[in-house]
Amino acid sequence: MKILVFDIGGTEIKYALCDGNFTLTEKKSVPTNAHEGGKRIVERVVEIAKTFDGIDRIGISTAGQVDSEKGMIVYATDSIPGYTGTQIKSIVEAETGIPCAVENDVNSAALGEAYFGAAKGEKNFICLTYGTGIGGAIFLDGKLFKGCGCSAGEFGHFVTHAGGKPCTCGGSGCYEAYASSSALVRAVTEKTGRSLNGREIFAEFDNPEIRSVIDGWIDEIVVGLKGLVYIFNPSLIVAGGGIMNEKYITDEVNKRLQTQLMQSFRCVRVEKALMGNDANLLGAAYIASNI
Ligand code: BMX
Ligand code: ZN
Repeated sequence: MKILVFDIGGTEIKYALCDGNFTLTEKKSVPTNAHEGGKRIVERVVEIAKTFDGIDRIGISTAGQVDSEKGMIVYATDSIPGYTGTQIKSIVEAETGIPCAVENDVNSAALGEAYFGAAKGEKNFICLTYGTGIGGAIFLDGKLFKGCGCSAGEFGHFVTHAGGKPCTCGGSGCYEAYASSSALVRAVTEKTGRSLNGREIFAEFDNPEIRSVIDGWIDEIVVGLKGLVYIFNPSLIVAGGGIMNEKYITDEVNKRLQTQLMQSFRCVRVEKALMGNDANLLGAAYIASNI
């Protein structure tokens, strides 16, 4: 089976081909240009799909809350304006004639990690990705827990600072406004006046000014995870997003959680997602292969 898979994030649309053995090839990416709106994003996906021949299925992992039965965006924050209500599956199927499956990006990542990565064989875990926003997924008894509005696990928007910074969801004080990788980038700019990306920030790890921002940002990650640990009492939390390649982050998060959590919750370990960006694509391929 030949599956074309997409991962639509706030910053980039990644895509690749996936075969029946879940091997990804021809990985590419284009900017999301989120400001152009949801309709344009789906048009771009269709344009890309039309450049491939012999595709059996299309699998799409996307930011936003997804009704995967209907393949539509139930709600998206302003990180992708005008995306709410976009009927991705029906548009893609009508335009390409290829069966299509759609799932939230972090739900896809959790499936990718559960079947191929850090959570292989685990029946219960939670997964978070730290990127433009913070996405989340709840994997219970070997299945994704979706909630009544197909939206469970939007951990980026649970409030860690009452009355705090504004968020793209329209609320304020949300976890992702403090602990996403974009929040780290913003905090470094506020402190130093310099505009550095995640990789550049960690390249200056020994600069005390930068280091204090990183350490404060890790405290923000821990605050949110503590809340989730007290709700789920999980043994495993999978943490994804490119920034998690910095081992210092997961080491510190584990260390701080072990000292701050009540004893009965310390069985938790936080592990870096093993499949990296591939997890979303593989999860999308997995659901597409099961249509
Ligand atoms: C936001 C929200 C989530 C998404 C998460 C991570 C939208 C458009 N996005 O909280 O659905 O899972 O960001 O997405 O509503 P990313 O943009 O960081 O990849
Ligand atoms: Zn929010």
